[in-house]
Amino acid sequence: MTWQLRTRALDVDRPIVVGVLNVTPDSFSDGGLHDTPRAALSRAHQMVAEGADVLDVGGESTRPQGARDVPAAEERRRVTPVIALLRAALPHVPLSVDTVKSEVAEAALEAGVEIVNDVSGFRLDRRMAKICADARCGVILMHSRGTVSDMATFAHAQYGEAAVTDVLDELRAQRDMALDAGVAGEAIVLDPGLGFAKRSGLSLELLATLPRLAALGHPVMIGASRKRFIGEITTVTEPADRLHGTTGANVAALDRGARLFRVHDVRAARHALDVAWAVMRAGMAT
Ligand code: HH2
Repeated sequence: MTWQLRTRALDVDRPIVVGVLNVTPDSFSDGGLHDTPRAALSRAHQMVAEGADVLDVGGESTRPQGARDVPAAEERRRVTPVIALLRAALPHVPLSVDTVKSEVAEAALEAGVEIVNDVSGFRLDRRMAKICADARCGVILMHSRGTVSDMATFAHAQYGEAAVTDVLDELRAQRDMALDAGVAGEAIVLDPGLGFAKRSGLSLELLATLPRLAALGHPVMIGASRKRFIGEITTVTEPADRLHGTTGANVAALDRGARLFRVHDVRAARHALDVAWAVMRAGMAT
């Protein structure tokens, strides 16, 4: 399977590691670490050297402890210089922008991103679908509920008897809306949105049932990296110390059909996923 991006196609019949580059002062695990263009560039070089296939640049946090709405102009100011710098320094690496705002997506596309990663799955800004359709860029549609300031909380975490089915139905509706707006099916990646309006039990169920999501016919991405459900299982309170738990989630997800992995710790993900993939392929050959 290939994923159609703005100027190229990416082979997703192997694990794709997407390195997180948060140029925010307040992200839940790495806020303030890479929020100058120089620091971001140096981190980007490091992630590519460690095996990242794609870099995802974000200028607005959705962290559970009171994420603040960032005005579009401020978010644009944070991400566009970094994207332009990365485009020039690492032209072979596809870049993605993590935003729910069409104004930011437009500026990021102009600065050189190949992919728009919308954690609201095009729910929060109706112009988003048209802008992505016109740009013919890759899109990541993630499941969530609520607004940026409460989507990572439990404010909207009430589901019916079949919660996984509810999530899949909602995500399918967002996908259909993107298709109706003219986004190509081959440009779409779907993400269950682990931890977004979901208690840990539901995040685990979604991981366990990933083949149902993959059956919608698009490559599947997961963002388990350092998240709360991993902290709960491992009793690790510090997000940056949740690496080994993250590895467990990634490998389990790979085995269930996920092919794209949004991570903070690139080297560990690259090694673990490549080894797990080699085992899976050896199994297919016999
Ligand atoms: N998770 C976060 C942000 N963006 N995008 C996708 N597609 N999937 C995810 O699971 C996902 C995402 C939250 O993590 P992070 O960027 O590290 O934190 P913050 O939102 O605080 O910046």
